[in-house]
Amino acid sequence: MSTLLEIYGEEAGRQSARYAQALAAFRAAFGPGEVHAFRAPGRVNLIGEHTDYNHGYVLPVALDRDILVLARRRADSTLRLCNLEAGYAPLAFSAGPAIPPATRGDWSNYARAAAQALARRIGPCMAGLDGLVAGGAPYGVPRGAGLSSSSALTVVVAVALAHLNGQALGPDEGDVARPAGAAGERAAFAFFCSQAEWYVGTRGGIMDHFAALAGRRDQALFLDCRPDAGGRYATEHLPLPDSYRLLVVDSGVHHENARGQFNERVGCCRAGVGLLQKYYAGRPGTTGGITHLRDLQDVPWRELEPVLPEEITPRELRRQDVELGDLPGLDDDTRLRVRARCRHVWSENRRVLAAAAALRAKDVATLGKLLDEAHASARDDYEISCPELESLVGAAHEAGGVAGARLTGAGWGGCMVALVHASAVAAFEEHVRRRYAAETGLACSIFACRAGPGAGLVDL
Ligand code: NG1
Repeated sequence: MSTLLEIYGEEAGRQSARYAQALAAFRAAFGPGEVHAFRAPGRVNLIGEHTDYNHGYVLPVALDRDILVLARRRADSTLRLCNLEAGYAPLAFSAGPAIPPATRGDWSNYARAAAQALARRIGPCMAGLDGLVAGGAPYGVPRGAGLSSSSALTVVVAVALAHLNGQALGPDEGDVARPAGAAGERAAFAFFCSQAEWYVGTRGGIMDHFAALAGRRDQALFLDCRPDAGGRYATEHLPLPDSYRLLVVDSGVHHENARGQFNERVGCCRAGVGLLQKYYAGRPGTTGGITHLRDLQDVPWRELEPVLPEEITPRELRRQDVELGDLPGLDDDTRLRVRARCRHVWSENRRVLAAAAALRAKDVATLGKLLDEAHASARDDYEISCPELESLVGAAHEAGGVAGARLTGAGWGGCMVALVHASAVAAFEEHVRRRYAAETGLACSIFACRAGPGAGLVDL
């Protein structure tokens, strides 16, 4: 259990008012009695986009912006949740191993995802909860902005349910990569939550849940998304550069079809794996099975490229005995740009390794250059940018004191992250706001990211 001071530092006073307001709302909705507070943060990804589901490397930062759930155990298996934010209707459903989903896009699906996964783990006597969700501005995680508000909600409901059913999550155990590292209960829980979120239809990876559970104040999380044979993940917490700020700029744009496009990108990577598996099968000198693009990370790109077609459809892949597996929303005639997508993943993994080295060496210039290169790859090879993000990144490059800037998160809208010298923050904000408004007619919102700790129980 952590205190507000441990979690929020000098912001603890303001947070205390937020918690008091949430507590009053909880009591108004569910009456007096025992109540517990849980939180899970959003994250901004510094570098390593669309690498996690390929068992690659990522470098996210947990935010000090979070979603709270104030909750009380129920005697039955029902979950009743209300939300302090307008536009999120109260919800109630019965938890069990097969919870029917609500309509697509309904916020309750993230709670259903967590409850179904927990019910499968805990069994038929899992208790439900009455809960109040507080995740709105100014302390919450902006919705649909590529800052993982959905994963924060999944994680916080899972943490609350686990705790109320006697399976409280232990404290952060330290980096697994370090000799003293423990088995990683939080890592296992992150994996569990990432699988739980597949309930909503996207086939994402472990990064968001890991960042939400294993973040630390003022540090980025370097994570190898490939578990070892014992299911352990190697992590390393790396201090963020002192004299620079991570500025998060929300374009305010969220593209509707992003979810379908997400699974299409996953499909391209799976196609690449299938084709490379066939190519390498039985070749002398090739050992071990290929299950993810990560397995080919050390092979020179020029060797991989000819095996990967520029475009191919799932129908054609099937004719070649390559199956893509379960990918909701992907149809047989979708043109998959396999070569460019795999090139992004292959090159992005290298950039993340180099970025972690640059952070260790406190080499901001190299880190910034890698962010710029990652943006170009995301734009050209993974094609997840959009005119609004291009406008933001263009504006960032015109401002002084910017080491690097890139889109962050899944893409197709959402946020840019920029590494800006502390002395240049005000001028950056002014320039980016003005230039973005002039170019797009839209207002962006900007905040400085402060890295916060991972999810858990809060001492009220
Ligand atoms: P966001 O940006 O929260 O939609 C998604 C995936 C991540 C990762 C990134 C791209 C989920 C829950 N999250 O994040 O796992 O693949 O895109 O790097 O699917």
